[in-house]
Amino acid sequence: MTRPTFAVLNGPNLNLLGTREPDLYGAERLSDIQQRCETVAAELDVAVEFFQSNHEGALVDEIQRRRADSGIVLNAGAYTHTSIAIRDALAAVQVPFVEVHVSNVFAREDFRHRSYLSDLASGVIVGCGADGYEFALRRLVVLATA
Ligand code: CA2
Repeated sequence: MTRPTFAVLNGPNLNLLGTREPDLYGAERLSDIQQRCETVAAELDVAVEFFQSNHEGALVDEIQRRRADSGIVLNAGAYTHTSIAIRDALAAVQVPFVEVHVSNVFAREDFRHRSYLSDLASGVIVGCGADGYEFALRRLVVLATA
């Protein structure tokens, strides 16, 4: 039997993680987060695939490509607060997803308090730094195997 596959999708500027603004976003790079998720996936005997883009349409395309996956960990970055297109793609594919934010968006500017995605999400994890990705992946595996 093929192992269930989970996607970890990252939006704009998250390719810069660990290179600037460590007080806000921590010291870990996206490649470190990928490695951590791969370790968790191996432990739980599932497959994990990574994707990052700075472009809204590319993220929509990737979400559509993920329609047969068992779950999506999604940090849509600033598109979280603006993108009806990403919301519509998530609603269309109906794959369970957990929304992740490295920083505590509720301790930041008001415009970061609104998410176009949260009410569709299975869960939302904010302000836990890079750990949030690991928590989200573990949660999605639990949901997929329940
Ligand atoms: O806290 C998060 O994970 C965010 O999704 C990050 C987005 C921000 O627009 C959201 O409101 C919250 C920004 C990502 C920017 O990432 C950088 C990382 C290092 C240096 C500069 C930007």
